[in-house]
Amino acid sequence: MPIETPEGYRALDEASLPAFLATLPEIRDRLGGAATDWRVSEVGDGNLNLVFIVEGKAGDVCCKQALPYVRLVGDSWPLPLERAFFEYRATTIQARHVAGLVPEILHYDPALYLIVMERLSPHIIMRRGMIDAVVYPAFVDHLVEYSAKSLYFTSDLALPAAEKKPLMATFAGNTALCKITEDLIFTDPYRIAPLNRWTSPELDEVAAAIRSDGELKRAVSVLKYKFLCHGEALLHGDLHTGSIMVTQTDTRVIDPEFAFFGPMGFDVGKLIGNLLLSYFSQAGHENAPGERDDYRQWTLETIERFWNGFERRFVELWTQNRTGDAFPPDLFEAGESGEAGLRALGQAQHAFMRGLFEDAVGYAGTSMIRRILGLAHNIDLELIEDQGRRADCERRTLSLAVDLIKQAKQIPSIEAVTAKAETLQATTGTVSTG
Ligand code: SR1
Ligand code: MG
Repeated sequence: MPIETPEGYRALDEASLPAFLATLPEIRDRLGGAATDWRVSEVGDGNLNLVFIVEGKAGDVCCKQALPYVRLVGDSWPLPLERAFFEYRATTIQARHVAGLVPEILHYDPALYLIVMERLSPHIIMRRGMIDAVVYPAFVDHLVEYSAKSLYFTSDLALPAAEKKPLMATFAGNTALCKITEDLIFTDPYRIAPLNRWTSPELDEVAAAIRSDGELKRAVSVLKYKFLCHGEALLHGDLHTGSIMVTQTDTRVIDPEFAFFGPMGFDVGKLIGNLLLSYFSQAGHENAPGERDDYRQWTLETIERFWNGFERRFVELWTQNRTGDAFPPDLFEAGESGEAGLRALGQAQHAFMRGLFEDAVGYAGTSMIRRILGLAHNIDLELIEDQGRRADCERRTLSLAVDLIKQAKQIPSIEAVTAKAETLQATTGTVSTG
């Protein structure tokens, strides 16, 4: 049975897209020339949607259209088209705070569930660049700014509750995409699930050990609980290196279709987890052991600079923009409490950032495990053809991930996280998870 779609919706293709775009005066002018001369190619390599690049005589655009099902799996897994609306809304909100770090939206069509946006060129998906060991000097400062501002300014620290709650209500409708995360990240890798897969037989034992690790499953369930009910800020919801397009000087965060109000540590941790996954995958791509030592070093420094920069910037934004209903300025400064009030603010900020760090460390671990034992894998590891070498990289990744989830409260700093990664990378022989 074909999936039913709302009236007015049809999945576009390379032949039908130009006629639609020609009805939009601004887009038509931007492309220039006759619609029949526009070159269209479908370039989507993600798990869910269609993505087209359209090139005209005068310029180009990128079009992203939701399909009524999960592209990775096919029409046996229907998925609401509304995710295009959530992506459009999230990008528009983020653009208020981090305009140069997200793509410019040119048009949204609510009937076709289609976003027309600027085409990012010569940008590439960061994950692909990292597989080729390309250093991105501007990335870390840009991601610090993106994460600190997009999270701070949509939280109760910046927004009065009367503004934040209606926004939360809008994004509360993104249940289907949240459910993908709830199942694929926090549940399936820890049980026998039909869509799970891993490098077998090499990882059979470690997958079974993870499925039977009660302490680990309890810690993951706490993280899932927070994901379900801690609506702290508007999250990107899928902030990994496949959702970031880069050049040497420019960085854009794309694809916030999983956006919803959730725990801030999820965005921060997902990014850190994906950088760690790239770190461990490098051994599978080098021609000789040690060839990519410098790149590994850059990756770990990037992780440290990202967290430390994020923490500093978030606290700075908090100190300078106390416009929300949480931690009211009256209780934390001047007046009767004077110096003590300001000290109390510093203490509150310190405790808050510690909690966010612990969340991020745990979520980093869950993001790594799901890419090795769950349905959707990352090409960082998938492109390693030699199964034995891939399994070695994956074992190290899993070992750190389990440790991060179980030990999050005991890990003192981001430098302790990167030190653990370095130690594991240097370990010879079989790496265990425990
Ligand atoms: C079925 S969708 C699988 C994954 O693709 C996206 O990148 C998200 O990470 C999602 O979990
Ligand atoms: Mg995506």
